[in-house]
Amino acid sequence: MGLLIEGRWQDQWYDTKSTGGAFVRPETQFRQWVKADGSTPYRPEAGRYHLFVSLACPWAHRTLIMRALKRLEGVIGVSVVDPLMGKEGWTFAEPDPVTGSTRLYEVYAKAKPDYTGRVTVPVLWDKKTGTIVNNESAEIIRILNSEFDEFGDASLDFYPADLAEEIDRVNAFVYDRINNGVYKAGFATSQEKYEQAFDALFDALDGLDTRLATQRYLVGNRLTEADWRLFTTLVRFDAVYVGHFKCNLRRIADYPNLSGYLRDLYQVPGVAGTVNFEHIKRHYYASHTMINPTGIVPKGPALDLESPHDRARLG
Ligand SMILES: N[C@@H](CCC(=O)N[C@@H](CS)C(=O)NCC(=O)O)C(=O)O
Repeated sequence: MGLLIEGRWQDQWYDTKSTGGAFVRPETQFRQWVKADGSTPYRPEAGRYHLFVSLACPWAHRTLIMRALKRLEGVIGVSVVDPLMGKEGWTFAEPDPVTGSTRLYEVYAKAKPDYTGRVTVPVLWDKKTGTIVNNESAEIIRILNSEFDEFGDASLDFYPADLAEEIDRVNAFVYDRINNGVYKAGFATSQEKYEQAFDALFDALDGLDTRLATQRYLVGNRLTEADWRLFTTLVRFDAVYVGHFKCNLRRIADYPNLSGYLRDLYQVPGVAGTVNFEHIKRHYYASHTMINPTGIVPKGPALDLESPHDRARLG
C-alpha cells in the first residue's frame, strides 16, 4: 500500500501521527466532467470511457451500481483490480487490456507523469485522450446519472433537481458519519479518535433507523443517489466493518428498519450482481495487515439479503 510521489511509487500507509491518531482522507485530484452539452473536452460516446474499480471498495461500488441501473454496461467498460492491495497498491491479475498496465499506479502515471497522491479506485478513464477524467466517486456517479442518457436509460434520474438540496444534505451527513465514519473508526490509531468515530457512526445509524421506520427511502419517497451512497457501506457492514473496523455496537441485521431497507435496495434488479462478498472480505481482512496481521479472512457471517423486506408498505 502506498502512493505516487512525483510519479514514483512509494510503499507507505497513511500517516496518522500528524493528526493525533485520526484517519484523514485526502481530496481526489482528477475532477473533469464528461458533458453532453459539449462544455468540456469530454463528450459522451459509447466505448470511449472505461472504469477502473475494485469490487471490494464502497466508493467504486457506487459507480458500478449507477452503471448497471442506467444500463450503461455496453457503453462504459470496466477493469477490476485484484482484491488484495499489497506493496504495489492495486494491481491487475492480467495486464489491463485498455492501458496495458499491471498496476493501477501506472494508469495514474500515464494520466499525469508527475502525479503526487494516493492511487485510488474508482477511476474514469478516457481512451481517446489517454487520461483520467475523474477519480471522485461522488462525481462519477453524477456523470453516469445524467451525461450518458443518449445511450442509457434516460427515464431514471437519481439526482432530480427538486430533491437535489435535500440529497446533498443527507449525503454530507452520511459521508461524514457513515461512509467515511467506518474508515475513521477502523483506521484510527488512537483510542480516543476511534471512540469519537464509533459514537458518531452509531448515533447516525440510530437516527437513520428511526427515519426509515416511516419512509421507504432516504429522500422524497423515491430511490435516489443518497440511497445508493448509503447502501455500499451498509452492505459491507456486518461482513467487515463490525469485525475488522471494530464497529460492533450493533449489526445492521439488528436494526429493525435499516435491515429491511438494506434488503430492499439489494433486491433492486441489477444490484445484487454488483456485490461480491469474496472480494469484499478478502480485500479488507487480507490487505490491511496493520489491523489484521495474520491476514486470516473470516468465513462468516451468514447473511440473509434475499429474504422478504416488507418495505413496499411504506409507499
Ligand atoms: N474520495 C474517493 C475515495 C476513494 C478511495 O479511497 N478508494 C480506496 C478503496 S476503498 C482506495 O483506492 N484506497 C487506496 C489508497 O488509499 O491508497 C472516492 O470517493 O472516489
